[in-house]
Amino acid sequence: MTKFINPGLLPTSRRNVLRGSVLAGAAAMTGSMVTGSTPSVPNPVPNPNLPDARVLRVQQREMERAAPADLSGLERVRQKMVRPPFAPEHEQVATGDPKIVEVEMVVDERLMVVDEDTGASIWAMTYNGSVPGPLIIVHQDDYVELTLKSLSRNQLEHNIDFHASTGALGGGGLTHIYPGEETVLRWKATKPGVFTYHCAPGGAMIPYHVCHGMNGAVMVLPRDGLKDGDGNPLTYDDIAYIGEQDYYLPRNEDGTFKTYANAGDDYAESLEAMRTLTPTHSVFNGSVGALTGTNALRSEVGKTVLMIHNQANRDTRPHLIGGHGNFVWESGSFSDAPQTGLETWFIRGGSAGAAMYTFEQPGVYAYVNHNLIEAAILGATAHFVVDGEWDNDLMEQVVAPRTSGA
Ligand SMILES: [Cu+2]
Repeated sequence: MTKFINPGLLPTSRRNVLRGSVLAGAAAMTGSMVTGSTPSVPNPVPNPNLPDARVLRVQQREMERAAPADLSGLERVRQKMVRPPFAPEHEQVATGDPKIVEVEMVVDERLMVVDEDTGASIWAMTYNGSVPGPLIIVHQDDYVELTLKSLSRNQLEHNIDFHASTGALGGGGLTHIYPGEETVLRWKATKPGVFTYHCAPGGAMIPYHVCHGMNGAVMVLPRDGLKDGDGNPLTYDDIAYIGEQDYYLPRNEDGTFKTYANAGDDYAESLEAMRTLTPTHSVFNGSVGALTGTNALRSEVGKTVLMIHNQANRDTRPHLIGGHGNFVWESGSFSDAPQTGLETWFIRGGSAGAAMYTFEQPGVYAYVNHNLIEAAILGATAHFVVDGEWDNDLMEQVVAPRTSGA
C-alpha cells in the first residue's frame, strides 16, 4: 500500500494554499496515486477547473499582508465533541460576549459495517470516527478554532470546508493535511443557521471523500436564541443530530458487495459506482439501523426535540411519521423565520436544515427520508420511542379491525 503522498508534481510548501486540490486533482485524473494496486479508471475523470497558480500567489500575498486580528480580549472555551446523534453541551441563549470556541477533530479512516444483513462495508473517512462527523455548536459572532489532526495510520490527504465560514474555500484551502499532520484554522461564525461541513481535497477526491462519510454539521445559534416568526423565543429539550449518507458500494459479479484491504483501495471502483448517481445505500448516522431498535432515539410526551438533518451531497426530504415539523428552517438559515406545521421538508444536497417538534402522543415515530424506497430499502430510517400518556382526543381506534362481512 502506497500512501497518498506528494508525487512531486508541485512544491509542497505550506505557502501553497491549494496544493492539495492540485495534487488530488492530478490523482483523480489517473486513479493511480492512491495505491499502486488500484486499477485504472475506465472512464477518465475530467480535469477539474483548478485556480491558476498566479491567483493562488495573489491570495497568499494578501494573507501575508493582512493585519492580524485582535482577539486578545476574547474568552477561550473548549467544546468537547460528542458522538452523533448527540449534541455537545451548549447554551441556547448566549451569555456574555463572543468567544473563541476551541474544537478538535481527528481524521480517522476506518473500516465500518454499512449493513450487517448483507455484510456491506466501507473504509469510511471520518472526523472523530463517526459518520456524520461531530456537531459543533456556537453562537453568531463566536469564533470556531479547529485543530484538525490526521492519524499517522491513515492513507489519504484530507481537509475541511465549512459552509458556515467565509474565505479560502470555506477553509478548505488552508487545512490540507497528510497522515500524521495537524493544522489549526480559526473562522468567525457570522451567519446564524445550521450548515454542513465536509472534506474537499480536490477534483474527484471531493465526492469520493464525502461519499465515504466525511461530512457533518455546525449549528450557529443567534445570540438570543431561536425565535418563531413573531419573534417569540423557541427552546428545545433535546437535539437529534441526523446525518444522511449516500454510499455507492462496488459489487462483485454475483451482486455481493466488494471488500477492500485498505482505505483508498476502492477508489477506481467507487468512482464507477458514483457515476451512476444511484446510491446502494442511503442511511442515517453511518449504517443501516444506526438509529432504530436498541439504538432508537428516546423522548417523552411534552418534550421538544430539534432535529438537525445534514446531507452533504444529495437532496433529501425528511418526514416524521405520526408527527410534524412545528417549526422548520428548511434551508438552515436562522436569519429567516421558520416555516410552521410542515408534513415533509426538503434538505438540499450540500446543506443542513433544522426542524422542531413537541411530542403529543406516546409510541414509535419513524423519522424517514420520504422517498420511501430510500427509507425502507436503502436504509434512511430512524425511530423515536416516546413515553407518555395517550390522548384519545387526538386519535382513537374507534373500532379495532374485525370481520366486516362486506
Ligand atoms: Cu477527506
